[in-house]
Amino acid sequence: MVFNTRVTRILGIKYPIFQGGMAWASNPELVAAVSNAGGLGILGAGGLNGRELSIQIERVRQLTSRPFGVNLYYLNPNIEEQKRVVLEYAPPVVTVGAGNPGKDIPLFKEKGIKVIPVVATVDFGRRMEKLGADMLIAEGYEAGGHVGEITTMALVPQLVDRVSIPVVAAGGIADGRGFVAALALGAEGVQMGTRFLASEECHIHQKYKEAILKAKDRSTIVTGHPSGIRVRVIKNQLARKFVELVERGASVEELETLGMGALRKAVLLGDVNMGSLMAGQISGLINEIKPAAKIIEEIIAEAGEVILKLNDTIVREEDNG
Ligand code: TUI
Repeated sequence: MVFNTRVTRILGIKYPIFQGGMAWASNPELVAAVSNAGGLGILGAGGLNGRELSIQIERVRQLTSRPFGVNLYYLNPNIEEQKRVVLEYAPPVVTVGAGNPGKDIPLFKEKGIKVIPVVATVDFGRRMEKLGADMLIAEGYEAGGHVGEITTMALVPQLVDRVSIPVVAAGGIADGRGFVAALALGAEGVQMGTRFLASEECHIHQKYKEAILKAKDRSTIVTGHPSGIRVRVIKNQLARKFVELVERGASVEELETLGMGALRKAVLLGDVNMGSLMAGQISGLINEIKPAAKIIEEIIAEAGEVILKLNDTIVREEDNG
């Protein structure tokens, strides 16, 4: 089965499936496995200094000759040096989260880098299109990590109707059904984070992966100050502490100090009590750790079956009994 969209054509990839660039979690082996399987693997620059990022980019290049990306998180303290490394090493794609890459877009494009901002609202997506973005990732409230307020189901069709560049749907997608649903909403690709955390190539701590496998539909919660950064995580002791502090009227600073380093604790140490187990609402659907290539192959195969089923048994021109 072939899924040919503007996303696959612009990026020169086989399947319109991105692996979200996750801070501390998108290691070069995972990125290369996804790209080698025909999707787009994306390094997460968050947490890395410039030198570490350049080493990781070089490592990806050793492992794959296919297109890949780097995700820049604009609230990162190292963002300036990360941007310099991206401009120097010119990966095929850069995705940009949590901020306005406005004046940087032409700099990336001059180097032949495709620029794909992650957006959580229609207005911001429109601004990014005007500034020259090549496509957009529309990330809904179901997603793990730093989230906006609008669900993927509501955001994607509203954004698609208001921009002319391609839109990739993110948040709440982990299988072929979600992939087809995203295409039905007008997206031309999907990005998945949580599904790839539970992959063989992802190097996060085994206990973090097990927390995703154990999770059910109600296992995640959005934590943080109502007017600060809000992050979806799997409920644990740290998440409960956040809720308690917010109820007691803690400041944005107090909460961000508590949160700082907590993701690293989850990824490297497997601290499932006081680590930040960022994961999306779709965690409950994920019950098995698989190789990244198998995740992609199964989604494409399932998507084909879903479309056939829709055509054969549900959607009819007329009902002949
Ligand atoms: O970036 C993400 N998700 C993330 S980053 C991350 S690392 C982290 N570590 C500690 C604390 C917090 C985060 C974990 N998950 N997704 C992309 C994303 N971008 N989500 C939301 C946005 C966003 C938010 C505001 C994009 C633009 C924006 O405002 C721009 C503007 O000017 O309106």
